[in-house]
Amino acid sequence: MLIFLVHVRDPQFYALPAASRAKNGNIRVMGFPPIGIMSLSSVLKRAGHECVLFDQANPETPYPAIIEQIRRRRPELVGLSFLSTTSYPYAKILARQIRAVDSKVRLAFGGVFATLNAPLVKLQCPEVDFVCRGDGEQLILDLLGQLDNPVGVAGLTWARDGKVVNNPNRVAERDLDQWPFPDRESLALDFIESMPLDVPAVLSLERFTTMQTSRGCPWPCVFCDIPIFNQGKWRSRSPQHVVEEFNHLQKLGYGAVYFVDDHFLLQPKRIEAICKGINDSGVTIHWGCEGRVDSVAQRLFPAMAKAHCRTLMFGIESGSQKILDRLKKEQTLEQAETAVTNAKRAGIEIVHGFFVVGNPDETVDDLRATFDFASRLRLDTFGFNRLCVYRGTPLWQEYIARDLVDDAKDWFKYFKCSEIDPTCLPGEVINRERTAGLRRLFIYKLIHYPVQTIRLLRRFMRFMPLRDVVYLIIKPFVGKQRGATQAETLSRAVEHADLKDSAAAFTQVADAMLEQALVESKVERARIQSESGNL
Ligand code: B12
Ligand code: SF4
Repeated sequence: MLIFLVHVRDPQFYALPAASRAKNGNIRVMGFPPIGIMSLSSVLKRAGHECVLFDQANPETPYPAIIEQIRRRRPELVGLSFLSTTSYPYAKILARQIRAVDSKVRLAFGGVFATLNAPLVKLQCPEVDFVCRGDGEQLILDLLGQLDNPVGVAGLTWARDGKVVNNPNRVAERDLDQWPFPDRESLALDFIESMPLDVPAVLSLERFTTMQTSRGCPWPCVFCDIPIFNQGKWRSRSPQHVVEEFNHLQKLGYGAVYFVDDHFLLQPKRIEAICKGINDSGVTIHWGCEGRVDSVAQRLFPAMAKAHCRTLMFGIESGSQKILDRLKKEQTLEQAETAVTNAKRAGIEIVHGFFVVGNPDETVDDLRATFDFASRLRLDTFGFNRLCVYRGTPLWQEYIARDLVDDAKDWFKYFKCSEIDPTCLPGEVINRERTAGLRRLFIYKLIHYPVQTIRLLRRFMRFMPLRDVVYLIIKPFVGKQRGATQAETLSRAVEHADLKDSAAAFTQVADAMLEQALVESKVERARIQSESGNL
């Protein structure tokens, strides 16, 4: 069968340095590859199907080009994959446009947001035949065998006689080694290694990709839906399988990899075996990963550094123990301090801290404590995001109970907590404190960690125009007076409040308005592309 898979993104979150092409002719994009559809593609191809991939980060395949190919090639199934609340509106629009030109093609949605909201999505998007919940590898194979009567496809939400049917959950697959490596070569895109969040900075021009070595996380953080998406389980691939994939990527010319695991640092023995495998097989790819600060795998940081782990990202969240406890983070400030120190001592080049601001019950003193804590830690990079609440998280449930959200009306909306929760500080106070806090932080870093800071800036300067690096540093000092730089606009630009706010607003506007905004964003992107030539 012929299957099309499309990775839907919201325009605020990807980069298009269009003037630049890799040696192999591929367009180079700053961002993360669509590993979800790439994983499904290799499974489908192994089973003998034909699969065509599209990524909206590719300027050569905008909506009309995808729709034209559907009209011409008439696939049996078009799967739309998207990650989050912010990309749902775009998936909805694309589905509607596809349905308008082809009344017969089967349409399927998948990804975290679709999984957690499946019956509601099915009701709101009647043009979509199937909403696929959880892991997609076996599900899509099963579905292709039962397209006309998918009653036996576990994990599927669909409609029969006008009624939404929720087939039973699929049992989370533990044997992840059975799946082939993601099909990374079917998209004519080369991804450039940049910070995965917050800092719009290019790390290298190496051929970059992502890998998933484990799925899930069993902790109870109130703002996170990963435990629910993964049915509370953590599952992993064997070290041998992971090392084989590294070897495969090295042969394909990749120089940098980031693990999209939710908690890579969970199992020391496995990490040890992966590092040993990397060293034994002569793999030289640089890699990065995320994990909790309370991980017992910290003794392995030196082994990880030796196996070319260059980037380590920790969810530190807050410098106030009261807030950590409120978020049910189940970690202490001391643990954060120890983890960062251990990582730097072990020689990990870039240690990043994710922080959230605008939390429930947070005071100005708590906020200040967060920036002061981040200053003291030996972090190289940091991001301070406003806490948002997503359906499917314990915090969403709490907000329903407190009458702050209406599950029936608000399920597809993206809210900063401070917009709806009176126990959060007002947005202006948070932004003011964030600007002041970042200012203090930069000064502290320059005085106390000058070598570390200059080394990092030198790395950025190798790949970014000086102008953008300077702006990265002075941004907290100029506040909102300047718009986004080209690098920021081209990157996901999540730290830029205006762009982030517009992404949030788009989850709440009428579809017609959104379609108009899409037309305008296309013009804007063309303008940016015509100016860009710096990468
Ligand atoms: C990497 C990542 C990113 C990357 C983007 C990567 C990319 N390619 O675009 C970056 C850093 C840019 C990013 C940004 C954001 N992210 Co993010 N991200 C992730 C992360 C850690 C991993 C995603 C991933 O690569 N998974 C691996 C692949 C293999 O899995 P998958 O895509 O889910 O696909 C599988 C199944 O879902 C299914 N499937 C998927 N599609 C389809 C389609 C069909 C037809 C079928 C049958 C099956 C199927 O099959 C696949 C294989 O099993 C997830 C956490 C997570 N574990 O999912 C958060 C996560 C998705 N992100 C999240 C959020 C909130 C965001 C942001 C909004 C953050 C922000 N405020 O700025 C932005 C918005 C991005 C966007 N445009 O939607 C939330 C989403 C919550 C929600 N309900 O919306 C998550 C769940 C994190 C969390 N803990 O809450 N993110
Ligand atoms: S530790 Fe990280 S991935 Fe796990 S539940 Fe908390 S925020 Fe989510």
